[in-house]
Amino acid sequence: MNLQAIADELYRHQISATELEKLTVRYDGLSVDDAYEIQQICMSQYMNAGQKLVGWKMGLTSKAKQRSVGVEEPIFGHLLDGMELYEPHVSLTGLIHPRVEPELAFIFKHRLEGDRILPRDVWLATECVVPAVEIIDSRYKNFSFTLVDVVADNASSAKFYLAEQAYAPYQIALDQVGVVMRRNGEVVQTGAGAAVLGHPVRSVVEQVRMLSRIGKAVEPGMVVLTGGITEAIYIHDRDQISVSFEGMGEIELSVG
Ligand code: 0L1
Ligand code: MG
Repeated sequence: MNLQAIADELYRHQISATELEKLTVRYDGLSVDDAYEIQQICMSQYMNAGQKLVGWKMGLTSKAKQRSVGVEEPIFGHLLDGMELYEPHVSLTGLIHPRVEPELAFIFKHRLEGDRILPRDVWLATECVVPAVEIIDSRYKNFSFTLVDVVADNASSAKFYLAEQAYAPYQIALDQVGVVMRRNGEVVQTGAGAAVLGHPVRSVVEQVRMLSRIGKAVEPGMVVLTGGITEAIYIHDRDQISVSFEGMGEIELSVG
């Protein structure tokens, strides 16, 4: 299988924000390892064009999200500097059918690597924890994919925003942080940090373990998005999305 050619095709759709048919209906026998290789090739193309790797994202870390897309295991993707929103405003230009989800982000002061990582290693390496929102946008028609498709498409990543206030990692029981997401004032999703693999720290553990399989690590200064605390909701022009994180403030995101 020519993974480079498949990645070239997917990359063209990513940069032009145009939909494509699932890879798995056209390329028989693509494996999950092939999909991570395609993801890596696509991201290298962004980096060759000047973008910088700033972290990693875990996806499908909650049962609700796994059920909603019919995929039963967590996945990961790359975070590039071009994905980060400097203001809590997202333009729909360059997006196909975006959705937003609330997350908790970890920011690191020390390197984390290897497959024998424990939560305590994560706490020792963490500088702070920050409320975040991720805007996901599958490049596949109808936001429909298999595990292999979504891994190749960098776990649907598009944009992310980190709140301005950071928190000491030990101060707050992250599994107990209640989250309420509103669209134009109406409550549309609620959840708690425990939705993320029981505790968001476990998502970082899993991230580091998955990275170790491909010889990569979480580097100092990097961000890890731990995964959606609720299901993602579609966003539309002029929507006002507000997400309150109990004890950790609020993100007000405007769309348009
Ligand atoms: O961040 C996520 O959980 C997204 C993972 C990919 C699945 C999706 O696009 O919903
Ligand atoms: Mg996410």
